[in-house]
Amino acid sequence: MITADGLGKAAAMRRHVIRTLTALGMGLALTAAVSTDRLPMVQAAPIAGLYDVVPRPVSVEPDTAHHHEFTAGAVISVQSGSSGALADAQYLAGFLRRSTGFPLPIRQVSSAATNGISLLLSGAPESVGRQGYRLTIGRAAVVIRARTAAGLFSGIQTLHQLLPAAADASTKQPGPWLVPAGVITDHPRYTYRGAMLDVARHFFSVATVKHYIDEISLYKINYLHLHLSDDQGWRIEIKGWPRLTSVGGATEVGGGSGGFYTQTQYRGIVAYARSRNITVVPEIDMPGHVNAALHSYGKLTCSCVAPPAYTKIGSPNTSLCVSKSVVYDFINDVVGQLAGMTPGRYLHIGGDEVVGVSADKYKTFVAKVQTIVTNHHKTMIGWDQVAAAKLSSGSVAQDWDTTHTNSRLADVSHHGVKLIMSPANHVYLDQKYTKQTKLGLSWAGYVEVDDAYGWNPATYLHDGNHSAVIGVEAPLWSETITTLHDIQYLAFPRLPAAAELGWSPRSTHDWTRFAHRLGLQAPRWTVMGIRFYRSPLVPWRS
Ligand code: TNX
Repeated sequence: MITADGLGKAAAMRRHVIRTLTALGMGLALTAAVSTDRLPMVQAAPIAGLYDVVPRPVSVEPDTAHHHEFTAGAVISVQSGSSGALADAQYLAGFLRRSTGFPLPIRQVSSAATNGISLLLSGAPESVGRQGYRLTIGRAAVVIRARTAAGLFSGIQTLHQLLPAAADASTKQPGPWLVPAGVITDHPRYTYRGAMLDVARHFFSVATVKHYIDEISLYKINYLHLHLSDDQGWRIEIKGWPRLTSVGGATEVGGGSGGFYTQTQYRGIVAYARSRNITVVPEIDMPGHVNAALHSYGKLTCSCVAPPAYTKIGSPNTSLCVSKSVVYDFINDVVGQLAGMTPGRYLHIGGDEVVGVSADKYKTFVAKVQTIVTNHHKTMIGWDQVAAAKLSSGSVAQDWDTTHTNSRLADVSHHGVKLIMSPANHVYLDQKYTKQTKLGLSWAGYVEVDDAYGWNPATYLHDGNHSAVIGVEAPLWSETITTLHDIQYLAFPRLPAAAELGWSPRSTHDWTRFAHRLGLQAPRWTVMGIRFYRSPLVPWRS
């Protein structure tokens, strides 16, 4: 089968590699693959095709006559004078040293080495922009060129996926470490490619969050939105408001003991995410979805009476008393401290599903909070309901609507407000895949992986301003999940689908080809310990 995605070329290359390996006497049991052009046929394939990458790169030019083999003497050469590029090199060396057992020394250079892997901040074409890269894989050398350290990291993650799945093992593996030769030139469709994790309904440890960061960064996700507070729990230490965590942090859905991040732990998550080219976006949901804070401090309510803890799924529909000045002191403290710990530009204020606050008061509240966020030098994001208020140019509304006809949102998108697209019936990772799925909710319908892939972020919102869309985000709400494996099961394979919508050019979107490339991810997920949903729609490679 010859397709624009190069399956035919990949098959040809695979035959070439098989011949090469046979000639090298490597004795791999690949005979089944020789007899057919169809992919995938080989269990534990020794080499990927250059197209076997998610998200699909912009331009792929395979050199089917060659491949590259990493060997024990390989050196990582990195642009001198850039701490970001050095951090990228350390990430690459980190996983490769573990699985290959090679020393992989890192050397600072100013031009490409003739062997090993070079990471350079020069010579990339202008078209790759600030987040893209060019990856050139030759017989003797691999070179990644980009204009920023972020671009280099994206190139590294492409190379990562072209390595055998065993490269992700936590112990030394035998190899061989082969990658296909050719040139990939790549840049994202959107600057914002997000994943959201709700740590409020159930709390997740720092270690779990770091695992998730590792997993999403493989798909070039560059924002992690942390939903840090909700009715059922408050998860971030705020100085001067100790009961938020001692009381509000001690609950969760189902009555468990919850948990929270100290400011030091939060900074640790931010730094770890940064080492994976991911910027954290903290969210404090307000003025609704805030029962844990009200339960901690009765003075934040109009009656001054703290409501009981809420540990069910759903909402008690309580809210901050938007006419009280202490509420704005509280918000200023929370926003100020979060802004101080968050190097990224965005701060999310929720704003969804508010009950018992009049429309006018809600609009005034959002405008005031927007000013507080701006005073702390951050850009405000809110769920799509904030579009009812007077938003500043550059503020961001996150569309989670299951319809295409949110006219208020469409309207503000023509007046400077930016959009992040998260339609619940496509990319809410907490929705069940099918009726049989045990974990998840289903209020937005069942969301199979082809639903997650089958929509266009640019045109989803009818009458919206397409150029206002800054990207795509896949939210994972946690009412029904409690462990890393639960997170993985709901996120994989839908998260990579959302990531491809955010990165790859619209012209490359094709479900059949995507499903093929997705199926090739399975061996890597297995090695990484990712427990994923084996959708029957995907031709999984064992
Ligand atoms: C809607 S989307 C919510 C969340 C729930 C989620 C469950 C949005 C802004 N609010 O509070 O957790 O549905 O799917």
